[in-house]
Amino acid sequence: MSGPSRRTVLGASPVAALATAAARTTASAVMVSTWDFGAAANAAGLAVRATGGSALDMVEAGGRVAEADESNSSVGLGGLPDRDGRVTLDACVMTWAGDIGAVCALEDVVHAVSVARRVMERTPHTMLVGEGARTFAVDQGFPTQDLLTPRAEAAWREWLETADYAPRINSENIDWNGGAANHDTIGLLAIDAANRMAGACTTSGMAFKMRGRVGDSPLIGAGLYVDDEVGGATATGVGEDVVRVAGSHAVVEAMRAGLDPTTACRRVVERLARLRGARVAGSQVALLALDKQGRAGGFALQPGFTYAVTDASGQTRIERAGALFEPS
Ligand code: SD4
Repeated sequence: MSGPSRRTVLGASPVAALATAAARTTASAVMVSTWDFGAAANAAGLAVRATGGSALDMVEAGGRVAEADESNSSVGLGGLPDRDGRVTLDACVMTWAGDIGAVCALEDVVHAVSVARRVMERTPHTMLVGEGARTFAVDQGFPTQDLLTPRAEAAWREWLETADYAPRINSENIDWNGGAANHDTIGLLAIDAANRMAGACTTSGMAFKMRGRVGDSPLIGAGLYVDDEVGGATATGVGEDVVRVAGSHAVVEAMRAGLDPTTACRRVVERLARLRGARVAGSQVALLALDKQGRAGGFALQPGFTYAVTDASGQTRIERAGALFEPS
């Protein structure tokens, strides 16, 4: 079982770090995002918050940062393709009011999170998939481009040499950047100045997936869930396993029952492990939660899950979540 989280204060001098440590006990988180690259997303979200943007604006702005980042191999532009060499994006948003929008298997449009928002705002539906999602995005004026970067194409061609599809292998296991610097799906939760919460999740999904495969990320309740009375949760990792336990919704319900965010995430990870036993031994599922008191927490099956936590002053720290299969 895990020990306490390891914390890193970003961009702080030793003096500032001390001040932050003192402030940390009182400061409330207003935005959290999965992985270390969530720091840049949170910075974009906080900039929007400072100019009066809503929690929805915050998570959309953050998601767009990750989507535009070519070096991120599992979100938006530069995402690893499916086994046919097509980059297909999944995303969703959810607001304090229970408004939701999602796209699945969207091609040729970088900002899937914005298309998901547009589905929510401009259609009578909550989810569009595949060609229909693409057509809607084009009709809405979203620009199109080939999302397969040379680097992602090279990785796909290398994979084609064996075409050995292991559902348990995802981009976390591809050692492009090494260790914690590896990038993955981004899930974001934010609280705006009016104390409203929203969330977003955006991904290119599992690398080299079957064409048409959809994971947890665009599914409300699995990859994302927000309840403005309680808090929100989001997920990353093997979507098939997140879906089995409706991971994000389960975390929010655990918080509603009184658990703090870290414990709530842990309970859901433990439930998955009880349900699946050895079948999740090599799988990663990571859950991240933010409650309406501004407490943030995460927990994962495997070690290595990090997340970015930002307070209302814009101070960001990177947390390393505990894990069920932490080596002792
Ligand atoms: C999916 N959960 O499509 C996403 C991808 C991911 O680590 O987070 N991979 O299943």
